[in-house]
Amino acid sequence: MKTSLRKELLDHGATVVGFAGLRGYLSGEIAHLDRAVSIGVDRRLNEDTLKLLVKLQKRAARFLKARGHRTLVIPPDSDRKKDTFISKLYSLFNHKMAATSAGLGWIGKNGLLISPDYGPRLSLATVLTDASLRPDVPIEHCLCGQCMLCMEHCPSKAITGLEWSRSSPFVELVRLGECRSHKTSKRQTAGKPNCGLCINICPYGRIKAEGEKLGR
Ligand code: B12
Ligand code: SF4
Ligand code: SF4
Repeated sequence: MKTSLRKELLDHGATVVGFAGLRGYLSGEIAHLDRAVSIGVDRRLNEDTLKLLVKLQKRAARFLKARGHRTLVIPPDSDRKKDTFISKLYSLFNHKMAATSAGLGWIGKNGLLISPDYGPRLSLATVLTDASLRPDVPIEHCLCGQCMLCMEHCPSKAITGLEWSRSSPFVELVRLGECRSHKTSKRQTAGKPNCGLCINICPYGRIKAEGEKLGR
């Protein structure tokens, strides 16, 4: 089932797809849905990207439901679903947790999921399910090494330089207040303040993007 679901999503625009086991990490209301399909697309988070992610989520949910499984789709823009059931869950459930647990990458010093191939440029969405999909191998530690580029270039000095690990996942990587207030002074993308310098500067994302530009 994993192979055909992965293929279906990759065929319809996903860049990466992984499967996570989240037993013990979910709140009571959703604890029975302890497997996750983590979907990443190599695109900036804008309206078109959100539409693509939602389409991919619906496709995954249809696939699993047709085989008798329950699903819960966590929207990629959960912060905009104010006062809904989902908006109350997003602090308990976040896409990066599913992505590291599915082995798609680690959390970098910039607080974002870093994929070895696509760097921090993946936009993420998740479908939770009770289907017994065998989890992929999680990534346990930050693999940024000595690099500090995002910290050095962040215009609001929001990045602390601390390192993420699965056993200590909530250390303060980014001072969110500083990041947020810098972003409100920037051009908006469809109603959302924007910056994203910590995405552009990361060597992991750039190696792939520059290779593609050069036709490698
Ligand atoms: C609120 C929000 C913001 C807020 C606050 C960010 C925050 N980290 O809380 C603000 C407005 C500041 C923001 C900014 C940005 N955001 Co934002 N944001 C969200 C949103 C809606 C919720 C995040 C949240 O509150 N999570 C709760 C906290 C507790 O978790 P977290 O910090 O996100 O992640 C921690 C856990 O995942 C944990 N973890 C990781 N693996 C594991 C495994 C286990 C077992 C456990 C227990 C924990 C764990 O480690 C992480 C770091 O501490 C998510 C969508 C979502 N639902 O996930 C997007 C999201 C995180 N944002 C995203 C993006 C792209 C951005 C910006 C780049 C936007 C921009 N262009 O400026 C900036 C980047 C700033 C930065 N360097 O972090 C992407 C990240 C993609 C990626 N590759 O990582 C997301 C996932 C949206 C998406 N659908 O793709 N964002
Ligand atoms: S989005 Fe901009 S302000 Fe926020 S952490 Fe990244 S570089 Fe810093
Ligand atoms: S710029 Fe360097 S330190 Fe920052 S997330 Fe990327 S690899 Fe890690």
